[in-house]
Amino acid sequence: MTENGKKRVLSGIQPSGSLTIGNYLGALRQWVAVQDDYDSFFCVVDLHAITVPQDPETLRQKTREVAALYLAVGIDPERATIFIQSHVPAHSELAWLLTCLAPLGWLNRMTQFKDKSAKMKQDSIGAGLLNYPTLMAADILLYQAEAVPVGDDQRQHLEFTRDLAQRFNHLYGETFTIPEAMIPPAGARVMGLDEPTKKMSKSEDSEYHAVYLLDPPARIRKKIMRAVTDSGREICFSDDPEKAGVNNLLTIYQAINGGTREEVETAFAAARGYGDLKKAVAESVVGLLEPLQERYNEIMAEEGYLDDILAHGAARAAAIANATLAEVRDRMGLLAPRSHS
Ligand code: AQP
Repeated sequence: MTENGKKRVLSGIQPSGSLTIGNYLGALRQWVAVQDDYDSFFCVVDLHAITVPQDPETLRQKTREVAALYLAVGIDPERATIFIQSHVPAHSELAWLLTCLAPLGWLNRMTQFKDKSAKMKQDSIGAGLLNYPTLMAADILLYQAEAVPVGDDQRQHLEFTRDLAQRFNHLYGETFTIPEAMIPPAGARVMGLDEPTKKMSKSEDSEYHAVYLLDPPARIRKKIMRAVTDSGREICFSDDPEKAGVNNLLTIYQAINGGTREEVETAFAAARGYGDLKKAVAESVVGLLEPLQERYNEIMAEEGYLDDILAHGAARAAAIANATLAEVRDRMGLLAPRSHS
C-alpha cells in the first residue's frame, strides 16, 4: 500500500518495433482502466529491447513513439507516472543484484528465451536475453508493485518474479512485495493474422502478421481481410487449431465490442461467410484506432510536451526506486557510499 492508500501497479512495453493491437488489448487497455484505482507506473522498457539487436536510431525513435502511444491511448500523466526505463539507473543496478541470486535453471526454463534464442545463431545470443526475466523482476520489485497488468505471454515471467522475490525475502528478510499478474478476460492473447496459432508480436517481419496501432485505415482493412481462416463457414469460438483464425477474429471483435461469447456468436448468426466477419472486425479496429491516432499526432506535434512528461516521470520513479535499492544494497551487505565533504 502506498502513501495515498492505493495499491501500486507497474508495467512496461519494449520499444522493439511498432505496437500492435495485441499490445493494446493485452496490456495498454488495462493500464488505462486501472490508473484511477492504483498508484500507476508505466515505463518504456528500452533496456529489455536491447536484449536482441536494435538499430540505435530506430530504437531512439521507437522509444518516443511508444511513450507517446501511452498518452494517446488515454494514460493520464497527472494520474500515472510515465517514464523510460533506462532513465532510472536503479533498474540496471537491482537487475545485477538479482542476477546474482537468480538460479540458472530457472532462467533456462523460460519459454520466451527458448523461443527467441531458437531463432538466433547460437553465438549471437546475448546473455541479456537469458537474463531478461531478472531485469523484469527488478522493474516490478523496485516499486513494490502489488499488481502487474500484462498479457498472457508474460505469466511465466511474473511467476519467476514472485519466486525470486520470495527467495530474496527468505535469504535477507522481508523486503519485496510479492506481485500478482493481472491478465484481461478477453484479448489476453491475440494471435498473428497470417499464422493464427502464433502470438501476434511487434517484432515479426511479415507484412500481414499484425495490425499496428499507427496503421492507416486502408492498411488495417487490407490486413484483416487477408487474415488466414479455414475452408469452413461456421463462425464460432473454438479451441480447434484448424479454426484458430476465426477464433482469433472473434476474440479481437469481442475484446473491442464486449459481450459474452454467445452474444458475439449470435451477432454473426446471419453472416454470409467469413468475409462478413472480417469486415465487422476491420471496422471495429478502425473505429478503435482512428481517435487514438489523432491524439498521437497532436502529442507529437506539441514541442517539448512528451519530453517534459518523461523527465517528470523519471524523477518521480527514481525517488521510489532509489529508496528500495538502498534497502536492498544494505540487506545484501554492500557498504553505503558516503558523500565527499
Ligand atoms: N499478442 C498479444 N496478445 C495480448 N497481449 C500481448 N502482449 C504482447 N503481445 C500480445 C502484451 O503486451 C505487453 C508488451 O510486452 P513486451 O513488449 O515487453 O514484450 P512481448 O510480450 O514479447 O511483446 P511482443 O509484441 O511480442 O514484443 P516482441 O516482438 O519484441 O517480443 C505485455 O504485457 C504482453 O503480455
